[in-house]
Amino acid sequence: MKKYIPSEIEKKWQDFWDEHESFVCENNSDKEKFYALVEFPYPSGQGLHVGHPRPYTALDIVSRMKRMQGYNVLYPMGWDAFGLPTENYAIKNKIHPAIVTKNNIEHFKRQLKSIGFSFDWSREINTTDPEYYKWTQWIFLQLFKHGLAYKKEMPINWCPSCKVGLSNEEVVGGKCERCGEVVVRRVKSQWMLKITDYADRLIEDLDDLDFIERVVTQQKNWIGRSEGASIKFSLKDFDEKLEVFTTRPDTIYGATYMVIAPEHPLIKNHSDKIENLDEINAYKEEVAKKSDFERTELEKEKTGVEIKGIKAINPLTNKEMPIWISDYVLMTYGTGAIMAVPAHDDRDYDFAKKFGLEIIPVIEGSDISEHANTETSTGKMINSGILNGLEVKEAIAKMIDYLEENNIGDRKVNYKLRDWLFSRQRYWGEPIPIVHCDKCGYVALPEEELPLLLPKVENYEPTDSGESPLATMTDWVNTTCPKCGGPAKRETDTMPQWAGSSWYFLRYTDPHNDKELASKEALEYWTPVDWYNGGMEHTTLHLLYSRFWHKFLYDIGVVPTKEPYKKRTSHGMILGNNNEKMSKSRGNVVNPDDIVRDYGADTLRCYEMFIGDFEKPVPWSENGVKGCRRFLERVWNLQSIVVDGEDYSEGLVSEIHKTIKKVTEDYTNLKANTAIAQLMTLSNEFNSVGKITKEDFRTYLILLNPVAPHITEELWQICDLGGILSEKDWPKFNEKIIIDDEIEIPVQFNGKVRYTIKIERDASESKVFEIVEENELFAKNTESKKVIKKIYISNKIVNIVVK
Ligand code: ANZ
Ligand code: ZN
Repeated sequence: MKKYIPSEIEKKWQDFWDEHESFVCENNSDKEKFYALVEFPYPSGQGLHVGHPRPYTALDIVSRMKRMQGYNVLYPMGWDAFGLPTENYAIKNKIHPAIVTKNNIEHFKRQLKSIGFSFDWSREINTTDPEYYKWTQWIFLQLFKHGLAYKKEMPINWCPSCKVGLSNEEVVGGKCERCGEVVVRRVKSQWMLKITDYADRLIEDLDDLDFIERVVTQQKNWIGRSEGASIKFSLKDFDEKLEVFTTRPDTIYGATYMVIAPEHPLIKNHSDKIENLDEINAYKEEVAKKSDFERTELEKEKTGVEIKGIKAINPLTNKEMPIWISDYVLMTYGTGAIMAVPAHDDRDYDFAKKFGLEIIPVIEGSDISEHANTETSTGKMINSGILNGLEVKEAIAKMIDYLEENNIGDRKVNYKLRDWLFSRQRYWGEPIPIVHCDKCGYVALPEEELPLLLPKVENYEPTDSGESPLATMTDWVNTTCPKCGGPAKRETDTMPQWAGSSWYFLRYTDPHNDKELASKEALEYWTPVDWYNGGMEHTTLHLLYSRFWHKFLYDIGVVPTKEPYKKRTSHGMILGNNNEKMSKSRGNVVNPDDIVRDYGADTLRCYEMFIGDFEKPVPWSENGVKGCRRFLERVWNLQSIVVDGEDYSEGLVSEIHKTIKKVTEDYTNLKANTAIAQLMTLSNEFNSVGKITKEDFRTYLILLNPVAPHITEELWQICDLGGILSEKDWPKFNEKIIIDDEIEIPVQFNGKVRYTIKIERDASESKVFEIVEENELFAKNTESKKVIKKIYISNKIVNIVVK
């Protein structure tokens, strides 16, 4: 028997699969389709780390199994290659980003190939390829033509270090998601996409999808739908209203003052009436320095200034209310103004306490001496005029009716979701196919002119002025207006990195189509994606954006389904061996190349799965890798006990059926770790029996193949099991044989049955007593007694004699 040397067999099988196009799938097939998708990587300069193969292996296992179960499987891979890190690297090293990208892709591809994933490489895509981004630009034009892309002057999140505007989703805790720099505000004219038009559908349609719970919850919270009312408060002595948004119109009798955001237009529009304008302006200046995140932190000490000279009137109590400005009210939510109900809202309470404002409880049973009573979703209304005695729910309904009847307010739904900031002042992105003409405004480029190529520039460093490097290319910028033929200028902002990934799963279905983004037939056959696995960090970014684009494409008749993905799962992160996140700066990054070189790709794949529960973060351990390698060596050695025979190996019928069942179900449920454990157990059983029939070995190798595709193909060949393993059918199990396998045994103490245990038929005596003694009733029945005798009648009964 030859030794197990992975480097001698893995490359061989990878080449075999390539040559035989083993995983290339057809668009025309009578088979049922299965579309498995993993998030395509950003080809960074660092190459893959061992976190990448975790999700790729999990769905590779599903894909390989599904093929053997007779499905036509699409499992594609590509490159999400526009974006900042490449551009920053290119600037630093003075290499064009296109060259950096090409090199990085080569590196990544070699790495992925060395792990033996069953990707259909004939469908490889690259978001920076003009043949690809032509269609990204085309989709943008459709959005523009349907009024869903618009330009707006607005304050944006600006990262002073990356010199780029960021979307809300890219700001984490007030800092740039990429570089950690504190984000500041800057006013710029920006392209925006109206994702808010889809807010309700993005929530409602989640109900029909098989997404894991935490993804559903995060998307719902992010969209943040709140039902309530807008209420117009009169201002004393002049004819203007101050409109607020509230989710609690029932508490209006407890509204004792108003607060507006420091940026609220009331201040500018009525500065002549304001007596303490200097004080107000000084406060505004202070606030401008803070991020939204800092402003709305609950814990922080409240600040604010009363606007002297303007008062509001409570429309229910007719009492005068002071108006304050404070940074805890944001201009970007609701109307930028609130009615403050200090008795039932924490922030209002703290504010009222600090500035000595009136606090009136309006819901029964509130002790508000220490803090606001915010547990008010139920209870009876008090101090509340027409609402007195009503339950909160009834009171909300009644107040909204009252407001509408009296023209004071309206039923209103508000969303936390903002429109998507879609322009970037950077070079390495898709050019936005729009020109600006002084006469015609923003004009779409004719579709025949796509792709609008990213021009070669001398210098792609960002500018502090906030313009993209494209702005300096006057030859390119100056053009003619497609509408009137007059002089016009091209848009010089580019698209964000999220553009290309918002529709890439569609392109895989028909990646070389130069007439459409994909043919109707291809989309009809392959979409929706049956199973999409990806990182939790993309839940409110890529996953939400791509659902939005897909819904839009559905609305304009380009795609046949209203949702892109049927099922979404997510993996836990792989941590360094010290339980910290792997990162270059911590020096704890494990490179899969090293594992493949020292242990083999099959060991890497096996360990990626065996490492722990797929959904949980887990630390990497070299010892764990070694354990998986030893397992594969034991599998390798099984070849020496293979005997001719198409029958089952002695005494293992039931164990084999049980294994088929468990492995099939576990792979389907992302539990490859316990499937592998079962396969380890079965290989031990073969060894203790001392032989294994060819038929059983076939079954065994097929079951292990999705995890360890190289060694299993090789053993199949060595043992002459007939043909090529990956072309065989997935084994089926017989439920009857398995059920018979587990039996229930009564346990007697001095002849009286005290409990029963479940064991496998024909379990060894020592195993039986082990289970008997594990039971807590064993301890109870032997307490302060001595066990005299233990009797086991095989598969029938246990009797314990105690004294
Ligand atoms: C009166 C009230 C009484 C409120 C009460 C709450 C509790 P969600 O659920 O997140 O939508 N609010 C409205 N606009 C705001 C803004 N621009 N900045 C800060 N806070 C704002 O929150 C809606 C509630 O948040 C609104 O309902 C309003 O306070 C506040 F017992 O109005 B409420
Ligand atoms: Zn024009």
